[in-house]
Amino acid sequence: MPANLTPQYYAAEEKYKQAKTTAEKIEALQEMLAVIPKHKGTEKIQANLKRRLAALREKKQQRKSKSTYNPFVVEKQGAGQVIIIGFPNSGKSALVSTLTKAKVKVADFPFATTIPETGMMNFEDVQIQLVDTPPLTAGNIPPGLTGTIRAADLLLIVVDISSDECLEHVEGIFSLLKEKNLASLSSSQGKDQQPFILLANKIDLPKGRENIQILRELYPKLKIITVSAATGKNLEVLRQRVFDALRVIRVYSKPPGKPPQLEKPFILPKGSTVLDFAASIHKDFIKKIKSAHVWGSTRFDGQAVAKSYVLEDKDIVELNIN
Ligand SMILES: Nc1nc2c(ncn2[C@@H]2O[C@H](COP(=O)(O)OP(=O)(O)O)[C@@H](O)[C@H]2O)c(=O)[nH]1
Ligand SMILES: [Mg+2]
Repeated sequence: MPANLTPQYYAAEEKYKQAKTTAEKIEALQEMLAVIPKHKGTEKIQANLKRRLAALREKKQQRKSKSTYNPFVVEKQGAGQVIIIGFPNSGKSALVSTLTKAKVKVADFPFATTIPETGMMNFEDVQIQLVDTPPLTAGNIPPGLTGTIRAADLLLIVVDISSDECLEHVEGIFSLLKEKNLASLSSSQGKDQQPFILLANKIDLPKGRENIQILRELYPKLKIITVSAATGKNLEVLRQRVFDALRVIRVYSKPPGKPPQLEKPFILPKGSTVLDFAASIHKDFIKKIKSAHVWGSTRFDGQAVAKSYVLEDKDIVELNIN
C-alpha cells in the first residue's frame, strides 16, 4: 500500500535532517509522527519513527542523569539521616557496617571510603539512615562533604579513643566544623549549627580508658558515648541515643473499628499535634477530621482529644473523618 506522504510530513522530515542537537531531533520526530497520515500504508514508517524517538529520549535521559548525579547529595530515608564523620581509620565504616549490615569497606588503610555510602540502622520498629563518609583530615573537609553534613539531621563524630593523637583529632575536627559553622565544642549550640554526639570508638583497646578520662575532664559538657565497633560495646545505647537526638516520635494509625496498624509507625517531629498527624497521612484530612481518639499518652485509653492535642512517642491515634 502506498504511503502517500504529505507536504507537511516532508517539511518535518527536512527539519529532522537539519537538526543538530538531540532535543531538536526529538522535536522534529514528534512533528513527523503528528502529521504523518494514519493508515495501513504508513504503519511501518510510524513504528520506525516511534523507535527512533524512544532511543533519542533514552539518550537524553541518560545524559541528564549523568550530569546531575552528585554522590554528596544523599536522598533521605527512614526516620532520620545521621552522618558519620571523623578522621581516617577512626572506625566510621566499621560502625556503619555493624550497625546497619551495609556492605561498606572497612580497611586497615586510610581513605578506603571516597564517597558517602548509606545503610539503614534498626532501632525497635524504626529505621534510621546512617551515612558513611570519606574522612576529614587536619585542616581539610573533602569537597562536597560540607553540604552533606549540613543536610543531615544529626552528626556522629567518631574518634579513635585508643590513639595517642585523639585529643588533637577532636580539636582538629571541631576547628573544621566551627569554621564552616556546622558545630562547635562550646556547650551552647550556635544558630544553624547541627546537633551531634561524639563517639569515642575502639574503647576495647588498652589506651582507650585512659584517654576517655582525659577527654571527659577537658570537655565535661560534651555528649560522649564510648563504643566499640569491634566488640559491639554500647551499640544498643547508641541506637537509643541516636533516636532520642533525632527528636521525632512514632505514631500508629488506628482505622475506626479496626485494630491499630502497629507494623509501620508514622514518624513526626516532637511536639506534633493530632492535626499534624492527620496532615501527614493526607492533606485532605485536615478539613475532614470530625474527632480523634488516642491510646497511650492520654489518661484513658481511647480518650477523645482536640485537634491541637500534642502527641507523644508510641501514641495510637484513631481519626474519625467524614
Ligand atoms: N579494636 C578495634 N578496632 C577497630 C574498631 N573499629 C574499627 N576498628 C579497626 O580500625 C580500622 C579502621 O576502620 P574503618 O572502619 O575502615 O575506619 P574509617 O577509615 O574511619 O572508615 C580497621 O582495621 C578496623 O577493623 C574498634 O572498635 N576496635
Ligand atoms: Mg571508611
